[in-house]
Amino acid sequence: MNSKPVVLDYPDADLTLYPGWLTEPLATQWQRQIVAQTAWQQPVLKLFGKEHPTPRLVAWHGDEGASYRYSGHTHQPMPWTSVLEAMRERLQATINHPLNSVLLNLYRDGRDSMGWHSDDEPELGTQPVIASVSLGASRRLDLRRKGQKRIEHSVQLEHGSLLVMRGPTQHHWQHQVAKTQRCNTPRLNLTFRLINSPL
Ligand SMILES: O=C(O)CCC(=O)C(=O)O
Ligand SMILES: [Mn+2]
Repeated sequence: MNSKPVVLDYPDADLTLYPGWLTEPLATQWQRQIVAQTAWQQPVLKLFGKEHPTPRLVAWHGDEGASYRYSGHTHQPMPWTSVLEAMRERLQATINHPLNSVLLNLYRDGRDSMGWHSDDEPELGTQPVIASVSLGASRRLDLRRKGQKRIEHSVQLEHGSLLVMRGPTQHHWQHQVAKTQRCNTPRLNLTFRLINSPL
């Protein structure tokens, strides 16, 4: 690891940022390999009869049986690739916590985004540990309290960084990655999770 973890001291949250979790060369190599090896999908969400393509590309990998519900569907994970498995092992050693699945998000440029949400699906349990690895373009993660509109905190997620969210964070806070005009290169984000009770 390049640099020391930074505890982000926000109330009702438990957030730790590891800025240089991966060295630059390894982060670049893993980004290239994962982007090339992934069967990317762009699910279409139907809302009030209108179809909305997800504004980014996604994929879901994990242990067999670690199925996950999002966007109204149950998704079966793709198997671990050697790079994803290597990243999972390194993460488990860093955070001392098991992880059995990973959601991959590819933001092709600043027009891709992720709307406000919490990672609070029932299968993640009440105090989920979410280990979020960022590769490629730096993007800003915003945080607001549930039920509020005002952004209270923003964290810049740089190439090779790791953000660990645990404890009450998902219960009290939402996060987003907003669109931006200041980014024209891709960013790959991987959120590793532990699915407690496979459906
Ligand atoms: O891209 C990010 O940094 C956030 C991803 C995220 O919130 C998620 O996968 O649930
Ligand atoms: Mn999330």
